[in-house]
Amino acid sequence: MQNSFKCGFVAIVGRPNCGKSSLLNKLLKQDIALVSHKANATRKKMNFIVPFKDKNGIESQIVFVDTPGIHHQEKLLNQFMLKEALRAISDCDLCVFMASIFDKTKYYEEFLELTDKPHIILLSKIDIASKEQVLQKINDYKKYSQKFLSLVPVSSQKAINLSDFLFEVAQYLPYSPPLFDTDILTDENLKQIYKEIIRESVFNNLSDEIPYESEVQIEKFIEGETFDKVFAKIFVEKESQKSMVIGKNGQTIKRIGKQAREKMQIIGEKKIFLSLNVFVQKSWSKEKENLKKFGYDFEV
Ligand SMILES: Nc1nc2c(ncn2[C@@H]2O[C@H](COP(=O)(O)OP(=O)(O)OP(=O)(O)O)[C@@H](O)[C@H]2O)c(=O)[nH]1
Ligand SMILES: [Mg+2]
Repeated sequence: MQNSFKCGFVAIVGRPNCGKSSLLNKLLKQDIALVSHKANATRKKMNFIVPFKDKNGIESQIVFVDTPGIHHQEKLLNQFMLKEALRAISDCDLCVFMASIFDKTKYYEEFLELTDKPHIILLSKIDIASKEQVLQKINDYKKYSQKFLSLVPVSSQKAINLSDFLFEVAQYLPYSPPLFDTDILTDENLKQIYKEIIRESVFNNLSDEIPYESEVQIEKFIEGETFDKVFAKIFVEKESQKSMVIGKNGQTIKRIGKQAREKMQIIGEKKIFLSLNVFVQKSWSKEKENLKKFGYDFEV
C-alpha cells in the first residue's frame, strides 16, 4: 500500500575513519563506497539506497547519504569536505551521528554545536571492544539522552545490530512513496563509482601524503554492454610524487591499475579496459578554481 510506505534522506556523519562508508557498503551488500584505513577518504557526499521492511510489514526506502568525515582543517579541500558534510546534514530528514566506540563524547558535543537536527547515535566498531567498554560508553552518552532519538552500538565488520539500526531509522522517516527506482543501489553514475574505485586503489597502494594530494579524473569513458573502456588520469602536486605513483619500472601504477580493474569488473559486472596516466598539477587542491575543475565546487 502506497500510503504505508516510508522514504527519506538520512545523512551519516561523524569524524574521519569512524566507519561511515564501511557501514553503507555492508548495508548495500556491495563495496561501492571508498573505504580506507587512512582518514579523510570520502571527499564528496554520495547517496546509497537501502530498502527495509519492518516486522509489521511497513516498507521503507532509506536514502543514506555518505559524507566526508567532520573535522576542521586549514586546507581548502578539507574546508570543502566539511561544507559538504554540513550540506548533507541540512538537507536530510534525519541524521545519524556515528562515533567509534573508543571516541570521546566531546566529539558528540561538537556535533551538537553544529546542528539541532533530530538524530540517532551509532557507536561503531564494537567488535574490537569488550562488553564492559561498550556498556561504559553507552553510559557516558546517557547524560545527553534528551538530545538524541536513540543510540545503537554496531559493528559493520561483524554485522552486529544492523537490522536494529535500520528499524530505528525507518521509524523516524516520513510517509512518502519511494523517490528512486526500487532496484538501484545508488543514483551515482558508473563513471563516478569507477573514479572512487581508482581513488581507493591509490589509497591502498601509496603511503604518506600522496593519497591526500592526489586526485583522479576519468578523461574518457566508453560504456558497452559487456565491456567498458576507462581512460583515467591521476593528478599529484609534485614531480617526486609522480615518480612514486609510477614506481620502479612502473610497478606501483601497474598494481594500482590491476587492483582497481579487478574491483571495477565486480561492481560493473563487465570486462574493463583501464588506462592510467599520471600528471603533475601543482596546487590542484589549494586554489578554489582548481578544485572546481575537479568537481569540488564551493558554490553549488
Ligand atoms: N574493526 C572494525 N573496523 C571497522 C569497522 N567499520 C569500519 N572499520 C574500519 O575503519 C576504517 C575506516 O573505515 P571507513 O568506512 O573508510 O571510515 P569513514 O568514516 O568512511 O572515513 P572517512 O571517509 O575518512 O571519513 C577502515 O579501516 C575500516 O576497515 C567495524 O565495524 N569494525
Ligand atoms: Mg568514508
